[in-house]
Amino acid sequence: MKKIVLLAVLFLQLPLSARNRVADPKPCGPLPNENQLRWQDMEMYAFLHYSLNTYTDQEWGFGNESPSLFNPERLDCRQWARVCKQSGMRGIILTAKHHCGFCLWPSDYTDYSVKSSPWKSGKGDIVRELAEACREEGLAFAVYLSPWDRNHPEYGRPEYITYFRNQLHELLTRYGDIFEVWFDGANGGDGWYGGANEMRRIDKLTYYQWPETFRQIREMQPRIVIWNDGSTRGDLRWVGTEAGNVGETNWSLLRSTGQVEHWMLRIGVEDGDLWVPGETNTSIRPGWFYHKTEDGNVKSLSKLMEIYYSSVGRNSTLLLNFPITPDGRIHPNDSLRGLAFAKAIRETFRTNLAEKAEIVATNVRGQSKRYAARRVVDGRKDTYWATDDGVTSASLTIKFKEPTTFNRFLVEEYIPLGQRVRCWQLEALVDGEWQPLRDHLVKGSDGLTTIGHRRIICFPEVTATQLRMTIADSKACPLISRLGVYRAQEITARTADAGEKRSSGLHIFFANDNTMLMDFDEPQRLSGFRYLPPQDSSDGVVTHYSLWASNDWSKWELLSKGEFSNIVNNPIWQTITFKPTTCRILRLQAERIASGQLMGYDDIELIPAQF
Ligand code: FUL
Repeated sequence: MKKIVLLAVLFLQLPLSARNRVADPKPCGPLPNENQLRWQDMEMYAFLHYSLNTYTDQEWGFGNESPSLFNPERLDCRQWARVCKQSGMRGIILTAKHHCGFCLWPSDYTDYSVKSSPWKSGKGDIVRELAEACREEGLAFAVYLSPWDRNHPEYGRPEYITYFRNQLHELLTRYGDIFEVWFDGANGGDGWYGGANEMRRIDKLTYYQWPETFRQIREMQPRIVIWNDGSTRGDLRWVGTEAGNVGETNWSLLRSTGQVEHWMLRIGVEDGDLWVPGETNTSIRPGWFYHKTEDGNVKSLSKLMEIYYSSVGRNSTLLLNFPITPDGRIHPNDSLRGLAFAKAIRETFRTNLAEKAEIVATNVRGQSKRYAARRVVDGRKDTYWATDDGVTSASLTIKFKEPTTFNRFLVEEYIPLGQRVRCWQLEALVDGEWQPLRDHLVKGSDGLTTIGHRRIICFPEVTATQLRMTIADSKACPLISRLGVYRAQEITARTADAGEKRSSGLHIFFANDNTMLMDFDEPQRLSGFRYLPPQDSSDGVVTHYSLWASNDWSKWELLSKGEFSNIVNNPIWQTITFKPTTCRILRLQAERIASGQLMGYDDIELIPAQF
């Protein structure tokens, strides 16, 4: 009897949670390592393409271009870092060496580098300046080192592998923490090769002896992730295109054996046995390197948002390239677009409409609070809603207090325990009827497939009382750590989509019938403004204008006032110039419109003042 009493007392003393403790879900399939998890949380980081190509207007240098061309007058790595930071990037990957072989750091193993250039009389080191600027801005730093080297005499022979590893050693031991290393897969064959000027073919799979190189890299930088185009298996994979999207289905898995096929880069391999997530790389302009002719072809805000949804919103990260200009800076057209991009993302995801709603699950693991439906909106990455083992289809219903309008849905799996969900649906209760919501960025597909680190679904605005996410199939019990419902400001045809047609056009944050407001986040020093009227009709064509600048939304300075002569008959670009002015907000007022009620435009551009 005594014993029983004693046991009962002991039992009562155990905390409630321990008595009811439900077993944690078991891992499912291959898992990400800590480096891959840290990398995935970076979400967006910048690529900077800069080399001798910048001075020869090429995308690929041949390897015989003279280092004397390299003489930027206003090179400022801090400007690069600031622009990237303000564009929402968490790190920067620099082309320390592109295919032409020219090194942006003074390598001990070649003279084909900044040390043979007039810039800083050969005493400069761009890798160092940028690594320091990144540290100052709290950005991570990484390097691109092209395996293909069209300058090196030994390229194609075993000696080159020693050279390549020596260069890696310099980059990975001299400049602090490096978060990623990027080995482009391009190998066009012909090159200068120390004057041989010939075609050299290598076997991408064997020539570089990647396993040993990877081992050395990990020894020098234990927290690094290694990118690869699929020739071999690194920690991250290319997504098979440079257009800025990954497959709608996107498993973070590959098979450890056999060739990595193109489709595998696009969508991963559902039953893969290696965790190799996709990184989506694209440039803010058509080219990777700077070309003046592309100044008007910076991707529009709506294009950038589509890229965001098709990369970060599809279980990938976004590596967005900003080219460096010949004078050593990021061009203002690119930086302004970058700022607008970061601002649009911030604004879109500011208010999660699910937070105040009731969330009901069809199954909760062990009926435990630890795995309750509300975990998806508790703001924590390490908690999640889970079902019982064996329950691989279940739903979450979000019940709003009142009819709610939204157009974006965001969901995240708890990936430290594996990627699980194979197939799911989204429905909204509108006027008492359930309506399916389809992803507008995916053509011709009804069902939704993978989720992974983050999936974002875009659909036209809907006003509903409830929203239901139904997981139809999952590899094991689903673990959902975050869910969000948002109302994004649609970028309308009258604003950025008009620019989209021309793949240009700055974002306008607010425009009423006859006023266009451009809010820059950071003060801009400008000396001009350009306006391209609507091209297909005289409706909305501004014939008389006034242009105003402000820094605080209350005091406005008139910069210019006048008419756009002959604009109806000849609707070409109109340029307004004014005395150099620093401002945060620019206001274009349509004093008269040719016809119609609303002012319109097809594109606008800002002209930065020369410093
Ligand atoms: C490509 C390279 O050939 C381009 O020049 C650029 O560096 C891009 C990121 O990868 O395949």
